[in-house]
Amino acid sequence: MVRKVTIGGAQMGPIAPDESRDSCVARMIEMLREAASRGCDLVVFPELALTTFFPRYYEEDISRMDHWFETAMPNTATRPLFEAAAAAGIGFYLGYAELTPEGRRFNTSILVDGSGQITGKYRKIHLPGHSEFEPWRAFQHLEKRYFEPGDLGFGVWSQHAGLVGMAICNDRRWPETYRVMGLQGAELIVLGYNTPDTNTSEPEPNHLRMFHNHLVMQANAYMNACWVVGVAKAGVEDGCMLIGGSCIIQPSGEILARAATLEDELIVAVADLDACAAPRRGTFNLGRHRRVEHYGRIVRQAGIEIPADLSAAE
Ligand code: ING
Repeated sequence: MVRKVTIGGAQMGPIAPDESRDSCVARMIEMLREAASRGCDLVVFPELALTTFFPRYYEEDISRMDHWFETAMPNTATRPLFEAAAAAGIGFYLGYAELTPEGRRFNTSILVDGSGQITGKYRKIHLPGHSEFEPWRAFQHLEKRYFEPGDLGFGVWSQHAGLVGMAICNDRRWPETYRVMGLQGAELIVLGYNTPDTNTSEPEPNHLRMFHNHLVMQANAYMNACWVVGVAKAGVEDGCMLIGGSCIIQPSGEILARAATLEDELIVAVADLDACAAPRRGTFNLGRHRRVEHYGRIVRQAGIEIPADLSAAE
């Protein structure tokens, strides 16, 4: 059986701080309609696709940020999106801020199938930025303040006749993200991102933002012989420029489709999931080539530990 999935990357332009969820959902439904007309089976929306990137704002009392979070999914604002997708028989990935009944806060994504059922949930594990107000920064990046690290691990789900994994934004910069899903057979990894175009930690040549964005997704698609789809929230949000560059990457590591604008823009490519098979028989036959007896540090250590005999020699 041929396993080809027509994938739509639904990049979104800026979401203003005062833009309603209804407006965001209407924009997403518009792209869903275009996706249906272009034969898409699956549409990938960005990270935190229902609101502006609110971790750029500092709030002493984080409960005053609750209005940026969803307490149910689907809910009144998002149900029209679920219904439009189900009517078109299109599955989708959606990123949003999750506030659980127990009061826990996560940067979350869901995978929804063509009948509008949620098949999978992921909570962002790698949270970048900082947790306290840092006045020297042009703008804040307070994901460590407003979200907990995800507690669901990196999972894969069966959808569109393949194995689909999810990640969110900063996760894409860490090889462990892809490898843990690759070791579960993930053939397609989908993720959304909000990436400011300036590094507020230290001066960095601006072109590196886009270079690193594609480098990490291309390299890890290749190293795990899987498709990777990265979809941006882009453009100037409340004075902060977010990079675009949404893309659909094949297991060879080559970019098959890429966004050209910083606006709402649908990119489309046909993903042959069986393209993962050849590299998995050869170069990236993980079981045949990996030597896990030498990889212990990767799970024992979070940070760098210089071997005692070397640090003594310093
Ligand atoms: N944003 C950025 C990202 O990882 C970042 C934060 C940018 C970290 C550049 C390091 C370098 O793309 C989110 N939301 O994770």
